[in-house]
Amino acid sequence: MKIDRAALYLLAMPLVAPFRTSFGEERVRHALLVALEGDGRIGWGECVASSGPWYSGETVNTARHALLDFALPLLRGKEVNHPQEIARLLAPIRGHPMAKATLEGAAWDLVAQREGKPLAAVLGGTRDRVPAGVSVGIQEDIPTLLARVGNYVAEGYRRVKLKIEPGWDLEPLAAVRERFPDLPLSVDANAAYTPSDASHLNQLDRFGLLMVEQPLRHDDLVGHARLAETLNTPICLDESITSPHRAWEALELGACRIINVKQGRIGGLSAVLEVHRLAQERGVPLWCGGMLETGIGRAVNAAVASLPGFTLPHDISATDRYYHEDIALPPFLLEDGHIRVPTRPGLGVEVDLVRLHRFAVGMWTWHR
Ligand code: NPQ
Ligand code: MG
Repeated sequence: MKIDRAALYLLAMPLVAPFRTSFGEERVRHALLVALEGDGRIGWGECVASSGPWYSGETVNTARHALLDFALPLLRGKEVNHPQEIARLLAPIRGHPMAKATLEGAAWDLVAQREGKPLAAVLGGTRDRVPAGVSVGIQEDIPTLLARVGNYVAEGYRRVKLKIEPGWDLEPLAAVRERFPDLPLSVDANAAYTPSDASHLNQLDRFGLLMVEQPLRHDDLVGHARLAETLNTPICLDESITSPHRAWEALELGACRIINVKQGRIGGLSAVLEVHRLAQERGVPLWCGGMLETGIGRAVNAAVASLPGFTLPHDISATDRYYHEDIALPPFLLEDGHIRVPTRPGLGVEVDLVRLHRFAVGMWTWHR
C-alpha cells in the first residue's frame, strides 16, 4: 500500500466542564486529526497534543508542522505494508512523538480495515471490555469535589483519580477518603512538586492510594527514584515516559513501579508494544492514560487497554464525561464500570463528517 493523500483537521471541541490541572485550565479541547488515504481506504489518527506546551512540549501547531513538512514527505513513494514500517520511516525525526504517533495510528486503522479485524485484535488485545476510571480536575472547594466524585461513583467508575497540586492535596484527599473509605483512589500531580517536598508527599501514604502519578518534574527520573526510597505509595510515571527507552531507564533506576501508557506521548502504537514487552518481563502493571481524546483516540485507547499487561483501571471514561457531541460514533458508554472494546474492523468507530466540519477551525492537505 502507498499513502496517496492526507487531510489534517484542527478541531475546537467544547468540553462538558472546564478541566483544571496543576499546569492550567482547559475549556475547549483543540485536537488535530489526520485522515490518511491509501488503497482507496481512509484511516484516522488523532494527535494528542493540545493547544499549548504545558503538558508536553508539542502543540497542535508543532505537530501540524512536523507532519506536513517532515513526516508525510518521508512516506513519499514508500511501500507501507505494516504500520511498524511507518515508525521505521519516521525514525530520522527527533522528538515530535505525538506527531509521529498520529500517522502511525492512522496506518494501524488502515491495516486493520484491510485485514477486516478490529485494532485490538491486530495489536494482540485479549479483553472485550476494560475497567474505566475517571480523572477529576482541581475544584473550587471541597464540597464541589465531593459532589463530583459522588456522581462519578454513582455512575459506576471503578477508580477515581484526583488532580493535586501544592495547596490542593491532603485536605481534599482526606475528605474524599472519609466519604468513600473503600474507593480505589489515586492522585496525579502533573509534575507540580519538587524533591524538597518529599516529607509532605510522604503524608500521602495514609490514604491507601493505588499510586501517586508524576509527583516531580517531567525530566527527573533520579528524583523519582530517590523519592521512592521513602514513599510507600507506588509511584506511577506519566510525563517522564516519552519513549520505550525512557521506560527502560525508569524501571532500571527504580523511578516508578507503574507506568501510565499514552500511545501519543511515547511515539505510537509500536512503542506501546515495546513498553508492554518491557513491563511484562518485569511484572510491572500498566494502564492506559487519557488526553481528553475524541472518539477516535478513545477507540485507540480501548484497544491498547485490551492488551494483557494493562491490568489497572484506565483513564478511559465514557464519551459524555468530556463531550456532549463527539465527532466519532457511536459514543463510548459506561456499562457496569467498563468500556467496551470496539469489535468492528479498524478503529470500529465512524467519523461523523457533518460534526467534524462543524468543529473544524482549520484544514490542510498533502498528496504524494
Ligand atoms: C494526565 N490526563 O494524566 C492527563 C492530563 C492532561 C485525563 O488526567 C488538554 C487539556 C490536554 C488537558 C492532556 C488526564 C490534556 C489535558 C493531558 C490534561 O496527566
Ligand atoms: Mg497524568
